[in-house]
Amino acid sequence: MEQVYIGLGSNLAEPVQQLDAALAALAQLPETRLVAISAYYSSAPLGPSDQPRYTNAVAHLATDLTAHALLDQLQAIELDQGRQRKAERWGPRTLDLDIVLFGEHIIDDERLCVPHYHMHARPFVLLPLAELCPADLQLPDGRRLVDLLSNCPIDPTLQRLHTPQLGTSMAANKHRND
Ligand code: J1B
Repeated sequence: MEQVYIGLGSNLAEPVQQLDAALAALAQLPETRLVAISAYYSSAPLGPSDQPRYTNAVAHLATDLTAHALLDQLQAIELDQGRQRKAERWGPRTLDLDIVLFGEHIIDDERLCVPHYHMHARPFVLLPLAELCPADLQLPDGRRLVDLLSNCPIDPTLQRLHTPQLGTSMAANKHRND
């Protein structure tokens, strides 16, 4: 099984509920187990500022899916939760699901860039990731998570919210895939 980290983000239509619903959907993916979830974080938008604040988190999955099959599943969840794919490039969104890390794999093709291209510059990805990963995690390209964290710009708008509980329905689904 591959150890995979997924970035979740939303700034429309009750972001906390969007993330809760996305986690429930991740817990039901085939050949996949939802291992852990970080706290939720709130931050001002990176990019155009005339949009609501974002809620972000990172989920740890263990999966037997290929990276591209997982991307298909993530995009289906995004569409299910009403993502407008034609929206302005860095405009507001109901749900983003990004593959931040896919085991030790380095992928760079027309559909996937893993490790995620922007992760080193995004505190709202690195901080929740660091909650779930070993402190000495080394990325497949040799970069160390601690170095990315210390070189990342500080985001004074970033606030740590609650840590979601893996609810009863999610726990049930977790066992279904064991
Ligand atoms: C395409 N892709 O990217 S959307 C997809 N690599 O169709 C994929 N590793 O084919 C391709 N994972 C390439 N998709 O949260 C990957 N995401 C990969 C998934 N400010 C991949 N504070 C386009 N918080 C795809 N977010 C890639 N400001 C980009 C969504 C999914 C993230 C926008 C705060 C945020 C964003 C902005 C507006 C910059 C933010 C936040 C897009 N995040």
